[in-house]
Amino acid sequence: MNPTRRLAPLPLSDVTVNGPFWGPRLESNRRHTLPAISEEIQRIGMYNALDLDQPLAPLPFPRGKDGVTPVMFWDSDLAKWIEAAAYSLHTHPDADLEAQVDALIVKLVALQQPDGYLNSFFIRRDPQAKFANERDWHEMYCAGHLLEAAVAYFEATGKRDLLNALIRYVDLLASVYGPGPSQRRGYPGHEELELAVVKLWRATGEPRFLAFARYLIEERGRQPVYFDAEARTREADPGEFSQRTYEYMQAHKPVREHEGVVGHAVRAMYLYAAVTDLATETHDAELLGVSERLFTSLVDKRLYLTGGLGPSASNEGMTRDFDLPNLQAYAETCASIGLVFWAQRLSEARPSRVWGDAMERAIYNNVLSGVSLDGRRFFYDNPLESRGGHERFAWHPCPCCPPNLARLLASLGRYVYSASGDELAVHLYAAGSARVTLGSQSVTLSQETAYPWDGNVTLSLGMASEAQFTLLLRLPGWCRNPSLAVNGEPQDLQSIVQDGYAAVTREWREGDQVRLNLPMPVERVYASPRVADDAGLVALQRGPLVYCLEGADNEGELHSVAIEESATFEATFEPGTLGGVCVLHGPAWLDDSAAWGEPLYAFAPPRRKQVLLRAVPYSTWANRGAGPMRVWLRQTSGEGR
Ligand code: FUB
Ligand code: ZN
Repeated sequence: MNPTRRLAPLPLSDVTVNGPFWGPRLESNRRHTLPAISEEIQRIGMYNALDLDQPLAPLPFPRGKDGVTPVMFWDSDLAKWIEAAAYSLHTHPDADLEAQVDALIVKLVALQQPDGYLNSFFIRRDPQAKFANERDWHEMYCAGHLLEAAVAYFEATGKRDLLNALIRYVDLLASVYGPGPSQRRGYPGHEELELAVVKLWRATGEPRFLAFARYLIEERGRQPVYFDAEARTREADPGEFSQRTYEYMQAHKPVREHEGVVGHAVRAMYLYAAVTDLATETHDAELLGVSERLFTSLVDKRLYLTGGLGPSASNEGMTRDFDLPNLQAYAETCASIGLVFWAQRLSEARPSRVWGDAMERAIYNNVLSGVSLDGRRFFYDNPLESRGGHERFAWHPCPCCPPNLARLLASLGRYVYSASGDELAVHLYAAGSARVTLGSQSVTLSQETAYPWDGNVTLSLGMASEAQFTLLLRLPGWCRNPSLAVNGEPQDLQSIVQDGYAAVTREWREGDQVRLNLPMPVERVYASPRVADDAGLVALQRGPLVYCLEGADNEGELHSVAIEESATFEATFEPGTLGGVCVLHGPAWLDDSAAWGEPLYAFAPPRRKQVLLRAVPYSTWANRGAGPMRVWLRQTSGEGR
C-alpha cells in the first residue's frame, strides 16, 4: 500500500502540556530561554546585521575553513527564535513578544531584494558571492529556517508579511536551482530547506513547492555532484573541501541508495525528516522504506543510550557503527532535536515503537541535557562522561542549539499527540489535554500523570455525544509489563497491540477513562558487546530517563565506583533536589585510594569500601556547577570482585 501521512499533529492552541515534570520546564523555556536568546542575539549584533538603518559592524568571527563564519547563518538562529516565539504565542498570547517579532519582520522584509533574495550576510557583506557556494555557505539553510519561521508565525497570528517575503524568496531559489536546461542543479550543503518547503506546501497547497522539495531531495548526490562544478565555477579546487567527502552532507549518493546514516548529524536528521515528508506527501513507498531502514540502522548501531548521535567533533557527526565514546561524545543538542523531527514524521506515517521510543529517549535525555533547569544556559555537545570540565554556556559563537531547543520545547504538544479522521495517537505521556475533532465529534482528552516520575497515566474523554474512534497508545519499549484498562476493565494487550501501539477502538462516551500502567522499576542497561567503550559497563535507567552519577552526590572518583550485580536501587522523589527529581540510591563498592597509598602500580588490586550511590537523571547533570559525571558504570559481583 502506498504511504500517506496517516496522522498529523494537532494545532498547538488545542494542546496543553503541564504537570510536575513539563510544567516548570516549559515555563522556563517561555519565561527565561526565549528572552535570554533574544538578549544574546541582539547583543551579538544579529539584529543590527539585518537592519539597513544600522551601520554594519566588522565581522565578529573571521572566516575560517572553506570561507565559513557563523555569521553566515545568523539569519537561521534569528529565524529559529521567531519560530519559537510563534509557537509560544499559540499557547501564551503576549503582545510585547508579538510586537518584537513584528519589528524584526519589518527589518527582514525591508532587506529583501527586488528579485526576492533574502539573506542578510550576502546582501550586506558579500553581494558578489550570492549562489556561489551552496556547499559551505549556508544560503539555503538560512532560507529554510526563515521559511519555517514564516509558516509558524503565519499559523500563530495570521500575519502574512514574512510568509509572502519567503514565498518570493523560495520562488527565486526554485528559479535558480532546478532540473531545467538553464538552471543550476544545486541543492543545500546543509539540509533544512527541504523540510521547510514541505511545510510551505502544506500551508499553501501550492504544488510548485512540493515539486521543489522533490527536486532538492532527488537531486542530492547525483553524479556528477553539483558541488564539484560549483567549486570550479568559483575557480576553486573541488578537492580542497575541508571535510574531504560528500558523505559529510549526505551527497555521496542519491538518497534512495543511502545505506546508513553518515556525515554531519544535524544535516542528516533534517534531510531524512524531509525525505519522510516527501515520501508521505507523494505516496512513495520505496522512499518511506529508505527512511525507515535508515532510522532503524541508526537506532541499532549508532545511537547513544541518551538519544544523542554523532560522536565526533571533527565532522560534528557520524563515524563507524558501534563507535560510541562517552567522554568525547559530541552528541550535539541539535542532532537529537533533528532526530525528534524525523521520528515524529515516521510516527505520523506509520506509528511504531521504533520511532516513538527513540523520540522519547532523545527528548528526555540528550535534548533536555542541552538546557539548564533555569532555562538560561546551554550545552552544545552532550557527553556521557565528564571529568569536570564541562559547563553549560550562556552563549556560543555558533549558537544553533539554544533556539533549536526553544522551538522544540515551545511546540512540545505537537510531539505528544497526533490525529487523523478517526484516530488519536498518544506518542508521549505528559500531563495536560488535547482537543480534537474525530469523525464529526469534538473530543477532549485529558492526561493525568506524574510521568516520567511514575508510570500511571489516566486518560479521560470528554464529548457531547457518543463517537466511534481509535485511541492509539504507545507502549514504551522500556516497559516490560504494561497494562491497560478501559473504564476499569483490563484489556488483552496481545490482541490490540501493533508495532508497540495499543489500538483501542470503541464507541466512546463522555467520562470514559483509560488507565495505563507502565511500571518503571530501576533497570540496568547493557550495551552490545560491539560497543568497545561500554564493555563491562552498565547504565541505570528508570522509565525513559537515563541516570548518571555526579561528583556532587558521590564520594570518591566516579571511575572507582562499581555497582553490585545483585543490588537493588530505590527511586525516591526529592522535591528539593534539582527542582524536584527522582533520585536513585543503591549500594556500591569504591576502590579506596587512601588505603592504596602512594605507588603507581602494585601486585594486588585496591581494597574496596562500601558506599551508597546517588544517581540523578542525566538531563539534569551540571546544574550544580561543573563536576565529574558518568552514565556508564563498572559493575561487580561483590567485594571480592
Ligand atoms: O552549520 C549550522 C549549524 O551549526 C549546524 O547544524 C550545527 O551542527 C552547527 O555547526
Ligand atoms: Zn546545535
